[in-house]
Amino acid sequence: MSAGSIPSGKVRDPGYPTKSENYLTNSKGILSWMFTLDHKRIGVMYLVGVVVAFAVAGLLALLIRLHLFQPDGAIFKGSDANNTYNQVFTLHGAIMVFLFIIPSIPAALGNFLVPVMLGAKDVAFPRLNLCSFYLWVAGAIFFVSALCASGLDTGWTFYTPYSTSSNSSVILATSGAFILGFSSIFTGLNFIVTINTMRPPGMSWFRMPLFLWATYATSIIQVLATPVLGITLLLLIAERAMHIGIFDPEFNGDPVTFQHFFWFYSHPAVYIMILPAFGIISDLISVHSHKRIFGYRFIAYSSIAIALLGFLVWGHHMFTSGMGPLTTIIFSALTFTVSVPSAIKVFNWLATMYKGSISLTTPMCFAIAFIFLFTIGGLTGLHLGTLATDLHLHDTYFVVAHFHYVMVGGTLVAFLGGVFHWWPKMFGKMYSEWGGRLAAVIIFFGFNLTFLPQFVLGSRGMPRRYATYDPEFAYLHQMSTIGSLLLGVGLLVALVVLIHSLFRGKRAPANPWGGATLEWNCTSPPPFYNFERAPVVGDPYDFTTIEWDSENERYVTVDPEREIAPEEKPETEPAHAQGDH
Ligand code: HEM
Ligand SMILES: [Cu+2]
Repeated sequence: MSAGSIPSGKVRDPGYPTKSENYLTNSKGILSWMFTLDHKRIGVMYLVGVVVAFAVAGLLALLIRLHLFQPDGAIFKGSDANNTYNQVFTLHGAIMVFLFIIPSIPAALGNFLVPVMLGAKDVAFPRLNLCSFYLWVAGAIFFVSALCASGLDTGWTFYTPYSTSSNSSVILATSGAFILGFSSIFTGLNFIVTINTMRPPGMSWFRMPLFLWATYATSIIQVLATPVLGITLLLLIAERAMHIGIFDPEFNGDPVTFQHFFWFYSHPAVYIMILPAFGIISDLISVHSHKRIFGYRFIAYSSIAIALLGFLVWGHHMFTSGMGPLTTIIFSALTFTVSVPSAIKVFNWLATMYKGSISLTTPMCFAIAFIFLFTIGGLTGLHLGTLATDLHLHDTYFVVAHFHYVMVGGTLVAFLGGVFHWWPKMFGKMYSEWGGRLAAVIIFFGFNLTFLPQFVLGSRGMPRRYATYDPEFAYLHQMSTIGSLLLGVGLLVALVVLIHSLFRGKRAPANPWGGATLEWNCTSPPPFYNFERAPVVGDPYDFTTIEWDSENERYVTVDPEREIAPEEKPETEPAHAQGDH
């Protein structure tokens, strides 16, 4: 890769889309969005939806943290204070899991990216795709109505027997989660068929971008595991409504059976949440290190291994449920095996960065933060997968810190990295690089200040889901609360930087970062038809033909052999790519 001006006759650059081509402006009016079958528009609608869901659940999280600033509770007062607290953390968790994190990367970014990464015009089933979006909206409406009715106080896990007797809106909320399950299944189904049947000539499985491998593995779990959650919630609704005697001992049911059913889905579900993040990080690390990914096949296989092994470990959530010693040993051993394919990924990302020419762009800042935070999240999972330590740490703040390191430090940070990476492609605008990096730094420190103290709280015995606590824990909780405010500021800065770019950002070139996957071969934003003809499929991690064109401040693909026909020459309008080179 060399810098400097390139003879224009040898570059391949699609230039800029016209207004009538641009997928954002080719058809006008709200109805053109509401009834769109364009995967890109559906992706954007999901992006707006999950960001709103995150904002709501994020505000609930801040309420939790502010309340815990004082040992006897700073926010919720009076006789109903504890019940209000139960409602707030339950809705925080349930909205974050079902409405934000599960659809965040697959449905928002995946919907936009999968067809363009394949050089295809759309997903296999565009109508099913739009239907999955409206199922998400319907699920959200059920959750909002539960919130407005008598709330929800069972914890996001809906454990019986409390959830069969609680006065809160369990049936509304579980119906919402049931509907959301179908949105997730349809998304997964669409991606499996699209990746199986719509790869362009020359794109064999091992020439696919790793984001597609991760999306494929995630889709397998979405299709196989989500129906288990569906039937579990239906049985819970039946137990509440008709006392059929399956989960509630009062009706000869068994609450531990509920836990098995629930976690048989919810543990694989954590891989629906983290696998797509792995896919983003593999692409970001390679592109922003301008170096071929290390151990492509190992990373691809490890995604599938995680998806399959993830079905065998759900029992580690139930070590204190009275399970027999042999069962706990088997689940503990299997839990350790899952850490191997995850560790392979972390090792390969670091090996990719080693001797790479790293551009410390905003997406790369998030990718590096991800590796640090996810590693802490992953390693603390081993403490909880070990029977001896889990008996002490179960249901304490150590567990809360662990899954937030994986879900926030991992998935949310990767989601942000992906949004900043593909934002120029999605909206055709560059954002302020220093603003983006600033957001990444504040988020990194705010996050660690929020959740690191919680590991200490948990190891010293602070139980989760308590609205008040022993004063000895006060200074750790106060650090955590201050951290969550800082984290909130960082997230706000990220939002402002992105929205500002829509109004004031410079026009984005087709390939602002020097990526070699197909989405960088179409214009920014893409035309509604994505590609006029099937694009030339190359090696997704071969950067030898990608050159920095300093004259126009953009990356271009240089075809060493072929002369470019005059009509393929791009518009010579100057590119506006930012970032350090
Ligand atoms: C962004 C900042 C966030 C903060 C400050 C935060 C804070 C918290 C706190 C303090 C609790 C514990 C409440 C308790 O046990 O008493 C909690 C619970 C939880 N959080 Fe978060 N959280 C955040 C983001 C997320 C995200 C992105 C997810 C996505 C999966 C998530 C999922 C959960 C879940 C599932 C629970 C358990 C709720 C329950 O016990 O039923 N949180 N959160
Ligand atoms: Cu688990």
